[in-house]
Amino acid sequence: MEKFENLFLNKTPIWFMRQAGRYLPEYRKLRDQKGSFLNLCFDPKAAADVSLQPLRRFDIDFIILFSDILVIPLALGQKLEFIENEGPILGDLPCINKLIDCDLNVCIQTISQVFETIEILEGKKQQKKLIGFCGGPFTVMNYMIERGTSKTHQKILKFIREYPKRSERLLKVIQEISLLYLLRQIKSGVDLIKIFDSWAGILSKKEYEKYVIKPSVYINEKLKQRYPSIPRICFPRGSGKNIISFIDQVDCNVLAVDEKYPQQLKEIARKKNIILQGNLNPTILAEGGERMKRKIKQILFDFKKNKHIFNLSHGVLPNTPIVNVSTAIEIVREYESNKRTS
Ligand code: 1CP
Repeated sequence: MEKFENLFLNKTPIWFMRQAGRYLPEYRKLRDQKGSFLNLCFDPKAAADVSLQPLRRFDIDFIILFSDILVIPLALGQKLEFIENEGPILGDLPCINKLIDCDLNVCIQTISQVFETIEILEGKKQQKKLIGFCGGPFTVMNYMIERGTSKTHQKILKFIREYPKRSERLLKVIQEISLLYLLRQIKSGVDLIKIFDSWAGILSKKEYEKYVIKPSVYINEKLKQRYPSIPRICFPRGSGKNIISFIDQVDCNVLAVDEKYPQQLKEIARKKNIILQGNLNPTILAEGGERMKRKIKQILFDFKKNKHIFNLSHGVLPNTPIVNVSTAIEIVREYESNKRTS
C-alpha cells in the first residue's frame, strides 16, 4: 500500500472509465480490423495495444485492462455477442445446478487470453499502474438474467423476488468465479483491482445488503488476505444513501462515486482513510467548454480534503471530442500545481 499512497502526495491521480473506446480513431481502426468487440478483447496483443492507446495521448496515471465484465457469463458457458450500437446479447442461462458442480478454475481457463493481455501489459506499463477488474456479482447476474441491457430490470427483480434460493445459488457461483478471476489477474500482473457494480442502485435496502454488500465484503476480504498490498476499488454505482452502509462494511481502499452521494461520505472516507474516486458526468466531458471547466474545478474543490482520484461517473461517451479529454486533464494538473504553491 505504501507506494500507492505516494501517488497522492501533492497529486490528484487521473484516469477515465472507458478511456479506451470508440471516441479514439485508433481504437475504431483496430476494432474494425478485428471484426468485433469480443475478438478484440480476446486478442491479447490487440487488447494490450488498446489498453495503452489512451496513455499515448494523455497524461493519465492508470492503465485499465481492455476487456469487459461480461466475459464471466461467457466463462460460465452462456453465449455472448455484442451487437453494434445495441450492446450485449446473452444466450440461455446455464442450468444453475450444473454450474454449482462446475470446476470454476476450468471455466476461467476458457478466458485465459485476458491473462495473456495482462502479461503483455506487465512488460510495457513502465511506471503506470495497471487496473484489472470484474463486475460486481449482482451486476453480472443482472446481465445473465436479463440476457442483455435492460432499462426496467424487470426480469432480474422478478427473479430475485420469486426465486430467492436460486438467486442466492447463482450469486454464489458468480461471486466465487469473480474472486478466482481477480486472483488470476493479480497473479498475471495487475497492480490494483476494480469491481464495477453498475446496477447496485436498482435494489431495495434489504436486497442491497444481500446482493451488493455481502458479496463485496466476501471478495474484498479474500483478496486482502491473499494480496494485502493490492488496492481494491469498489464502484457500487447508483447506491445513493446505501453507500454509507457499503463504506461501513466493505473493506476497500478506494470508493468510486457517481454524482449523487451523501455529503457525510467524504468525512467517513477521511476517517477510514478510504480514497474517493469520481465523478464528472461524461455528458459534460463530451460538451466541453466553460461548463466543463467550472464543473471540474468544483469537483476538485469538493474533494479537496480527501485523497481523490479524478474520474468520471460513467464511461467516456463515443461522441466525446479528444481535445476535451486533454483539456480536462490540464485543468486538474493546473489545480494541483496551484495547490502546491499556495
Ligand atoms: O467497441 C465497442 O463499441 C464496445 C464498447 C465497449 C467498450 C469499449 C463495451 C461494450 N465495453 C467496453 C470496454 C469496457 N467495459 C471496459 C474497458 C476498460 C476501460 O474502461 O477503458 C470496462 C472496464 C468495461 C466494464 C463494463 N462493461 C461495465 C461496467 C462499467 C459501466 O459502464 O457501468 C458494464 C456495465 C459493461 C457491459 C457493457 N459492455 C459494453 C456494453 C455496450 C455494455 C452494456 C452497458 C449497458 O448495459 O448499458
